[in-house]
Amino acid sequence: MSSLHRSAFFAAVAFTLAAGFYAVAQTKPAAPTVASARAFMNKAEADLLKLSTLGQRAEWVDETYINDDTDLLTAAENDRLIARTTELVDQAKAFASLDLPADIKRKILLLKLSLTLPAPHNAKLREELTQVASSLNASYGKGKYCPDGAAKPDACLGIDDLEERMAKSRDPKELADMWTGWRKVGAPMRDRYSRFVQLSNQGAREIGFADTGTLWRAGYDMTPEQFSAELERLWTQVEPLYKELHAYVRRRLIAKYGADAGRKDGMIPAHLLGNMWAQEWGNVYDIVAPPAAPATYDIGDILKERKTTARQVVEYGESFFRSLGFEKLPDTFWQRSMITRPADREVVCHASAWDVDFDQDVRLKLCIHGTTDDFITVHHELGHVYYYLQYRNLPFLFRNGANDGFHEAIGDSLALSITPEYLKQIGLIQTIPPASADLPILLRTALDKIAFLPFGLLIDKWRWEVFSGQVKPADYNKAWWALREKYQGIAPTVDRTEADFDPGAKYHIPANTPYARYFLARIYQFQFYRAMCRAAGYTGPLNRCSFYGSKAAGDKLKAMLAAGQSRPWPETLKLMTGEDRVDASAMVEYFQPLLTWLRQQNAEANEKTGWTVGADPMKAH
Ligand code: X8Z
Ligand code: ZN
Repeated sequence: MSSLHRSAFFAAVAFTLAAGFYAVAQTKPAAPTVASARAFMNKAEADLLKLSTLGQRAEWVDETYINDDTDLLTAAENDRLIARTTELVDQAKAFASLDLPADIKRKILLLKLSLTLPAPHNAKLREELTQVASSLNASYGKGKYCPDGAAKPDACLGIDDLEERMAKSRDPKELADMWTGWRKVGAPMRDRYSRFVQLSNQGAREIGFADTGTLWRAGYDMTPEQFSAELERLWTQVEPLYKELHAYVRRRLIAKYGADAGRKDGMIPAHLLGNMWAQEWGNVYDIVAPPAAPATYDIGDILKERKTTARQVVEYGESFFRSLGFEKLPDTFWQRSMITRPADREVVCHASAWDVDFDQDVRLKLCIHGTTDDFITVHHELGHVYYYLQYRNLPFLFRNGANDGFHEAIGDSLALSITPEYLKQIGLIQTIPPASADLPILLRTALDKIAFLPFGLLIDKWRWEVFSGQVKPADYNKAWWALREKYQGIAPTVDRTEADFDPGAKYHIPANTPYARYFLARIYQFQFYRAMCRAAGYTGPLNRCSFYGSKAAGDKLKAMLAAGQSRPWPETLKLMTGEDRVDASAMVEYFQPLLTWLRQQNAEANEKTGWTVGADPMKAH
């Protein structure tokens, strides 16, 4: 079949759709063939690459220089990209009855799943949606809490400042102030968010999904129902660990804060865990450390003592990847990344990694303050960057993580190798703590890794309920706190009402970033880590392994990253780990010594695990 024939076919399809579907077609399209499907896909990928790159550039400028113009330019680029993607999804249906080669079939599926923000065909409604999306993201980015009131704007704190202070403050009053103050950014988003949900759902329905949440859950090489069941299975595997940790931490917080921490129902007040969302608790390690624990190190304190620059923090991450055999980051990475908060403009500080041209123009955007969390986050973000670089030669639609949980797990699986031995090797500490520090160090890690699990699960449980219509706008906040209570055993610091919109104070809600990926990543990262430890020839207890410097581990990782999204993820997982299921056994193995210890501690203190779910989840006391 000649190429001329193929292009004539596409012109006809494009015309019929543009004119309002087949009924008004003036030329009858040629019957679809495998060759025309391939040509269609080639053109689709070329168009999407071009539009996506323009979209990324607009969005980069927007998020590093937020104002009304950059918001609108981003909305306009997203509008173009979504419109074209929607059109391609419609056109691809013409090939549904063909017996297509596996790669084209997979690309058609990925095309259909590619929109995190599906939007209506109607141009006016789509434009409204992309503008609401931009404005929600900008509202979060510009968010500030001004402790002394608006009179002193210099005293206003961005989320990066607040996170740093919440990590260190041990004054419950100050913590409660910051907690309440930051949540004021959420309230004004409520109406825009409900409109956002409505319009995005319409878009999802128009491309064949029940709602946007169902579209998100369809992205895992299984049905949305199977995916929900998988998450439940995983949660059942790890819930006992969380319950033990929760009970232990609760007791130690009560010992520290007294009545400020103690509640009859056994829940923990949300502001006392060293993190704005109580999602990771590692920053309160000093409060909950075993009484006889030897002094260990605080990476953030060391970095500050040494006056480590933001660039050097990123270089630590880069050199870990290089030790595994990965390439140097391109010069443009250093020239174009934003790694500290600029003084003169509004930016989105929430950390992100960018694949601007889906080739070598990779960047980071974050506001480094040199804390322990920053050190870990840099490894996390570079995981995204090295994924981008590794799959850049694949066809456009395969340039993605095996699934989004893989993307989130790569850097974290390296960060698990930040052991005392590793820190000594790179000269950040001089002496390795004694063996009696093993368990305390494991507790420190659990405070971040295990505490996160219920949080990672509930964010999208909330959003799926919102998108499906099970939760109505009038109950947004109540449903949010009901899940916080049920899964995390966390209670609000002060009474909440439906005048508040606390989901809006968590980045991924206004930014519309799906969140189940982070829950999955918490589990995958231990599978990846165990596989790389084995590849490195390590045979000791899992929690003491560092595969730093292992080319064998690096080769395994590279192979997985280079496969991108070209195959169903279980195949890619198998390539890496020999396992074809997501499974928490590596995580459980890693924390086994700690679980035994926590059970003992809770039993000795007569501490019952769990909490009582109340009638009104928005009530503080
Ligand atoms: O958003 C992130 C990354 C960017 S992909 C910094 N994370 C989640 C969060 O901060 O809520 C990493 C852990 C969970
Ligand atoms: Zn990430």
